[in-house]
Amino acid sequence: MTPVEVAAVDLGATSGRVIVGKVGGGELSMRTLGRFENRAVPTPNGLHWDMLGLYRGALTGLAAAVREHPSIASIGVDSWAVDYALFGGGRMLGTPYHYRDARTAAGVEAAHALVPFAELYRRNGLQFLPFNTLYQLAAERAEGPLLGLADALLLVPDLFGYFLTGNAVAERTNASTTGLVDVSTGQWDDGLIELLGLPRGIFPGLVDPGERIGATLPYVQREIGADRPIDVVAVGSHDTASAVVGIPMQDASRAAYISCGTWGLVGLELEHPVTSDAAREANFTNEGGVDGRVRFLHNVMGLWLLSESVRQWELESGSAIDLPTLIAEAGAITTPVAVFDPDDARFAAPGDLPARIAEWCREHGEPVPASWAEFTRSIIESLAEAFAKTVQTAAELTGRDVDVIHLVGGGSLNTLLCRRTADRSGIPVLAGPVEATAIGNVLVQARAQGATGASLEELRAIVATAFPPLRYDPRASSVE
Ligand code: ADP
Ligand code: LRH
Repeated sequence: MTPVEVAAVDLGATSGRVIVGKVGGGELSMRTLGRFENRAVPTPNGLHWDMLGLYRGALTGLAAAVREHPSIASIGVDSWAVDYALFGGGRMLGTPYHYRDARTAAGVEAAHALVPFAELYRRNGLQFLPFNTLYQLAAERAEGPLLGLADALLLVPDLFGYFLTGNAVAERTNASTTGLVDVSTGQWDDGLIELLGLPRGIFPGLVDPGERIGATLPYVQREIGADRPIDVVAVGSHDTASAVVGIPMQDASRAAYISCGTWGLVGLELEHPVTSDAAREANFTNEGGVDGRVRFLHNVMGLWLLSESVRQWELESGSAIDLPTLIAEAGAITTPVAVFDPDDARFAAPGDLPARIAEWCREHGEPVPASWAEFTRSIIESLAEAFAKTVQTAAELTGRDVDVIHLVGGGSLNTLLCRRTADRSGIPVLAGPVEATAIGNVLVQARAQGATGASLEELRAIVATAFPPLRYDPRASSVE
C-alpha cells in the first residue's frame, strides 16, 4: 500500500494541535505542526470558548501542514464533546458556551421536569453530566430567543467542518454525547427531542467516521496555502472516540482504558450498550464509538484538578510552575496524604481548586495538604484511586475480567499517576501513546484512503508497533 499523509486537528479542553500522520505498510509516524492554548473566556454573560481563536489556531497549523506536507490527502477534526454553536440564516448566533458555565444547573431541572433521568437513560444510555447538550439546550430555551432563531446546531468539530467546507453534518460519535441520539438505533431520537420541546429541524443529518464531509472552500485554500481543494473527512469527532481507536489494545475484551487528559475517561469497549439499573446507578455512559462500538465508561474529573490548581498557584505566586518538577516533588513525599473524591461536584467549576480540596478534607476529617507538592500528591492519589475503583466497577457491571489497563493522553506522561494507578488497582498499566486521540483521528482518515486494513484491531496493531506503551507493574506492597 502506498503511504498516505493526512492532517488531524485535535482540539482538547487544555490545548489544540494540528498533527500530520503518515500511514502505510503497517507503519505510522506523527509530526506536530501546530499547537495552541485553549483557555476558557469568562464574560459578564458566562463562560465561553474562544471559538474563532481556536479556528485561527487550526488554520495556522493546517498552513504549516500543507507547507511541509503538500500532498496531504485529507483533514479530520475532533474535539471535546457536548458543546455547540447555533446558526441562523448562515450566521453563528452568539459565542459558544463552555460546558463548565453555571447555566446548566437550571437546564437540568427543566429537562428532568419534562423527562425523568431514568427515562432519559433508557433512551440515550448516557451518564448524568450536568452539561450534556440536552441540558444546555433546556437552559438555552429558558434563557432567551436564540434557540427560536436557530436553523442549525453544530457540535464543535462539525462547526469546524462547516467552516472548512460549507457543509453541515452531525458526526455520530459526538452526536451521541448530546443525549438526543437513541442508544439502540444510533439515530436522532425524534420523540425525545419533541418531549423536551426542542426544534427537530436544527439537528443536521448524521454521518459516520470515514465519510467525506466535503472539500475545503476557496478561502480556506488561500488561508492554508493549498493549491487544490482538500477533502475533509469525518473521524471519531468526539475526541474520546478517536482516543479509543488509538489505544494499542491487543484484546479489547480483557482491557480497560483510561483516556487521561483534562478528563479521565475510564471504561471498556463493548459491542452492545449496557443500560441496566446498576449501570445507571453507577453513572456509566454508553457513548457511540467508531465502527458502531460502544464506549462504556465513566467520567472521572481528571487532570483538570491539577491544571486548575497550578493555574491558581501561578496566579497567587506570579511565577510559572514546571509541571514535571512539581510531580517529582510530589513523588518524593513519604507521609500519607488525603485521598478525596475527585468527582465531587464542587470541583467542576473554574476557580480556586486547592481551597475547595482543603474544604473537602476538613469536612471529611482528612489531613489538609500543606504545600503545592502535598496537594499534587493528594490529587494524583485521589485520581489513581478513582481510576482503580472505576475499572473495577466497569468489570463488575459487564461481567468481564480485566487484566490490563491502557492509560493514554497527556496523563500518560505523569509517571507517578501511572505507577499509582497500577499499585492501587493491582493491574498492570500500559501507558501511552500521549497523542492517542490524534492517532485515532489519523488512522480513520488513512483507512478511508485505503492505506490500512479495515478492522479496528488492525489499526490498533499499527499503533502498538509505532508507539509501544510503557508498562507499570503493580507493586504488591503498595496496594492499599
Ligand atoms: P486535553 O486533550 O484534554 O487537552 P491532554 O491529553 O493534552 O488533554 O492532557 C493534558 C494534561 O497532560 C495536562 O493537564 C497535564 O496534566 C498532562 N501533561 C502534559 N504534559 C505533561 C508532562 N510532561 N508531565 C506530566 N503531565 C503532563
Ligand atoms: C474529553 C471530553 C469527554 C467529555 C468532556 C466534555 O475531552 O470530550 O469525553 O465528557 O470532554
